[in-house]
Amino acid sequence: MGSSSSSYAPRNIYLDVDGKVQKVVFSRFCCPSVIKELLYSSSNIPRSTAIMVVDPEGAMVSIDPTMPTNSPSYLYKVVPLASVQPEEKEGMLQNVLSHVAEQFSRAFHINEMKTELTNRLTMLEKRVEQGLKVVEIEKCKNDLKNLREEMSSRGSSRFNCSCKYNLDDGKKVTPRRDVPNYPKYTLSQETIEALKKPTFDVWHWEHNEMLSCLEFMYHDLGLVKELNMNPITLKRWLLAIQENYRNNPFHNFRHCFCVSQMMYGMIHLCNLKEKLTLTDLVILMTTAVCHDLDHPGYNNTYQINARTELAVRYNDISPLENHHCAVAFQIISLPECNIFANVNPDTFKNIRQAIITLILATDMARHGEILECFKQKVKNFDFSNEEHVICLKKVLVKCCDISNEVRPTEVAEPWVDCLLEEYFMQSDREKSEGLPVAPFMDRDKVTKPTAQIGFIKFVLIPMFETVMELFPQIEEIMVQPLRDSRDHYEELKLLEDAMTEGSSFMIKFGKDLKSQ
Ligand code: 0WF
Ligand code: ZN
Repeated sequence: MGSSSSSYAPRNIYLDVDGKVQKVVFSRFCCPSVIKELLYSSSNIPRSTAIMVVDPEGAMVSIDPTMPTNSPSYLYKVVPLASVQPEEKEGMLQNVLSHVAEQFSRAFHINEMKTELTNRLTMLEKRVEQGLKVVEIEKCKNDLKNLREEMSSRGSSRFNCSCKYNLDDGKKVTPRRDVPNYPKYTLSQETIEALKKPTFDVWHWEHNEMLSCLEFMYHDLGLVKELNMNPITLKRWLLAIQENYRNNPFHNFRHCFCVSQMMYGMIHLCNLKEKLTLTDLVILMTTAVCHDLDHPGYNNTYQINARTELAVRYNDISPLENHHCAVAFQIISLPECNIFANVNPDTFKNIRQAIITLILATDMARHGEILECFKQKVKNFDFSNEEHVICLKKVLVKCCDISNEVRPTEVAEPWVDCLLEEYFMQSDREKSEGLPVAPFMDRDKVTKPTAQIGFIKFVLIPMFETVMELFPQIEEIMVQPLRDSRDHYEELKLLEDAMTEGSSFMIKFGKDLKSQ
C-alpha cells in the first residue's frame, strides 16, 4: 500500500482579491473545473468570463491540481483572460495543459489514459517547439515532464490488475464529471410519495434521476443537517458512487438504488426515525448506497476458486464485501467527496466501523449466522441495547439487499433475468476455466421458478417473518408480496413440469408408434 497521508494533504493557494488575502484550499485530486469554480467564487469574476491566474511577476500559473502553491507574501491574482492578450499563445498552451490535466485527473482506464495523453503531449511538444520563447519552452517542458512522470507512476501501479481499482491509489475513484453536469431534477410530489414504498418502479428512472432521488432521501431524512454535510459534496459523493458501480447485468448502480430505496421505505414503514438515532440512519443509508461498489460480476466462490487478486488480497475472507468497503472509504477519503468531513473524528470512527460491519454482513455465506443472532434477540428486543441494534441493522441491510421479490411482479421479475444472466456468465467462465459450477448458476440446470422458489421459501420468507415479529406492519407491505411471489413461481413451475412431461410423453409416444 503506497499511499501516504501527504498525498491527500490539501493544497493552499493565496490570492490577492482587491488588496485582501484570500485563501483557497483544494485536494491534489481536485479536478481543474472545481479549482476554477473556487477561483471564481473567491474573485467575484462572473463565470461567463474566462480567467487565468498570474503570479506577482506576471507569469501565468496553470489552473490544475498540481499548480504550484504560494504564500501570503507571494500572492497570485485571478484576472479575466481578456486583459492579458499579449500572452495569447502561452494562454492557449496553459489552457491545453489544464485540459490535459483535467482529462488526466478524470481518466479511469489506464490504456485510454495513456493513448489520450500521449497524443496530447506530442501535440503540445510540437506547439512548444514551434513558437515559444526559450524560457517558456523550458517551463512548458517541465510541466509536461511532471505530467508524464505522474502519469507513468499512476499507470504502472495499475498494470496487471484485473479490477478497475488498485487500492494503492485513491485517484481512480474521483468522479469523471462534476456537479454542473449533473442536472438538478425536481421531484414531483407523486414521486416523493412513491419513493417511500416498495411498489416504486425502479426501472422507470435514468441514472441522473436516481441520483436526485438519493440526494433527496439524504435531505429528507435530515441526514445532511445532522452531519452538517456540504450539499455540493453530497452531490459529488453520489456521482462518484454511481461511477464506481460497474455495468454488470445485476450488480450495478440500479441495484444500489433499489437497495437504498428499499431501506428508505423501511425507515418510513418501521418508524425507524423514532426508534434509532439519526447516526444509525446515516449508517443504514450509506451502507445501502455503498454495499456493492465495484462489484466485478463474479461472486466470492469464483474469486476464491479462481484465486483472483481480490481473494488473495483478502485471504479468501469475504473478498467482495471487503473490496466494496475499501472502495467506499477510498471515495470518502477524497476531500471533495467526503460527506463526513464535518463530523468529529470519534463520530467518524464509529460511523466507519459500523458501515464496515454492515457491508461485511451482506456476504450471503453468513446468512444463517446473522439471522440466528437476530432470532435470539427479537423476542425481547431492546432498542437501548447496542448489540441488539447492531444485529437489527445487519438484518435490515440484508433484507433490503435481497428484497426484489417484495416488489410487484413486473418490477421484480426482470431482476431474476438480470441475475441469471450474471450467473450464467460466471458458470460459463467456470466451465471454461475448469472450476466447480454451482447448480443454481448452471444454464443447463436452473430455471426462473426453480431459482426463485427455494430462495423465497427458505431465505426470504423466514428472514422477513422474523423482522415482522418486531415490526408487524411489514406483513401486508412486504411479507404478503413474498408469499404471492412464491405462489406465482410455484404455478409457473407446475406449468413448466407439465410441459416437460408433455414433451417427454410425446417423444416416448412417438417412438412407440414408430416401433408398431
Ligand atoms: C436467482 C436466485 C436469487 N433470487 C433473488 O431474488 C435474489 C436476490 N438477491 N440474490 C438473489 N438470488 C442474490 C444476489 C447475490 C446474493 C443473493 N438465486 C439464489 C439461488 C439462485 O438459489 C438459492 C436458493 C436457496 C439458497 C441458496 C441459493
Ligand atoms: Zn447487493
